Amino acid sequence: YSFVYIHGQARFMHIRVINPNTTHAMTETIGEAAKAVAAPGTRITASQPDSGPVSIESHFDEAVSALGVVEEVRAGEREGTDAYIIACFGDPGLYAARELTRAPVIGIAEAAFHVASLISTRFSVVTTLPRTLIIAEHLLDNYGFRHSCRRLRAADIPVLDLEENPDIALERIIDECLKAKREDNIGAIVLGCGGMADLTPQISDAVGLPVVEGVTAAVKLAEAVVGLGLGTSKFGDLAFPGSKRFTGRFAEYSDLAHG
Ligand code: 2AL
Repeated sequence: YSFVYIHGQARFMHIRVINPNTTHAMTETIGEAAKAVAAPGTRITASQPDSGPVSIESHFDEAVSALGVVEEVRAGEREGTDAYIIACFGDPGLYAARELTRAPVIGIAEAAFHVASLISTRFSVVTTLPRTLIIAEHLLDNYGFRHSCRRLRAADIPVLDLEENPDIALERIIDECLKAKREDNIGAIVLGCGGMADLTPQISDAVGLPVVEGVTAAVKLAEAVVGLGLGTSKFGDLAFPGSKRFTGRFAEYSDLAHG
């Protein structure tokens, strides 16, 4: 076993990988992919919200799933968690989640963009449905990666096809990646869905370009940040939310625990 050294002390690390949609099979896929790249001293827990959309493919799905992510972080805080990963390519609830914890919270889109920019000058993104392209586009702008991304592409598959029709889904994704390789003048491909977490080896073999996938990238970044003894800054805008009254069905948020 190896350990992470946190402030000179060797210890295990617990990463909670949150699938923001409620499809259990996808949570399993994401958890297995995370475990496959985790260091021997890292424990991975994969979880999903109790309530919410079975897949996230629109702004509405994102808004609803963000509350599920927040609930999973609150559950993680009760158990002691060293890092959180938000395993949906829209990074739903990322900043809200960061406000609720001192642990690092890493979205898979931002993780993939960071890693792709370290190994290539220009990359293209291959995601699921065309209507989700705008979500990834907004994130490129928000995170400052617009210039590193040559093109956003959709394989035109619903998210749940990754679980229900995996062979067809893989074929479509590979086709789109090959088009990106021919047409986009890029050094790498970023896969744009948490449900693609297990597909990296097959896709990189078939396409012959480096393929960056967000769940696996986020696990290694989380290990790095925790290993550096760093967590979400509680100075400035990511401080714990101020106390205030929440009404109606959200009344329980009136006493959010402030770590
Ligand atoms: C996603 C994702 O990663 N998981 C999900 O349900 N929807 N985003 C996407 N662009 O397909």
